[in-house]
Amino acid sequence: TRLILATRNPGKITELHAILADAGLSHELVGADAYPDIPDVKETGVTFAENALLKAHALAQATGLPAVADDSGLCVDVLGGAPGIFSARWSGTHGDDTANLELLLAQLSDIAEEHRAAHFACAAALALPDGTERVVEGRLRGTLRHAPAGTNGFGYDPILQPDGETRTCAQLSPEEKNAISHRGKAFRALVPVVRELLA
Ligand code: ITT
Repeated sequence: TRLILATRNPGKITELHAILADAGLSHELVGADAYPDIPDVKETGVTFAENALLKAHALAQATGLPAVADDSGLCVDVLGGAPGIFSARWSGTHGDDTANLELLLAQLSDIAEEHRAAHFACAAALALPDGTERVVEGRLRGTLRHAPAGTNGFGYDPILQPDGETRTCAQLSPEEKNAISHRGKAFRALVPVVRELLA
């Protein structure tokens, strides 16, 4: 079966492909890039799961293929879960990782070590053209540093130090991060769902 993944990020396609292959599943994965005429959906949901489902349904309807979509972000305890679904545009400019991270660090500058708990969250949704849907979630818990460290990864990786680690996510190799990350966990949780719905 062909599966379409609602992202233009080749890293996500590679990661899901490896996870499905490890599980003995041989679905052909195509990125949304293969269908350039499909308009981007508005992420109007208020949770990661709602946004992932919105994206997956839109893509399944437009292509007639089973579609996988994910939505993710950083949730800071002391900020009541913010930036959350607004993580990619926290500073006002969508996708400006540096500005987003700098603003968050400034907002937390007076917050002491013991109150800097946060987690990355990822919801991964599978939607079929007939409207069937499933959504799963994964989290990576940690503490926010006062200054960025490391150059791997993207987004808030340089400031999140996973629980039990001495390094930030940006100091982990991609393999080390995938093994513990919110997205890795969500994608691995999707394996039995793919097995169930797309035997
Ligand atoms: P899509 O086109 O796939 O939607 P996006 O950047 O808008 O890409 P993501 O779901 O990839 O949406 O991530 C949302 C934001 O959350 C992202 O811009 C980062 O700021 C943050 N984020 C999510 N996962 C992260 C991770 O693994 N490491 C660091 N930051 C992450």
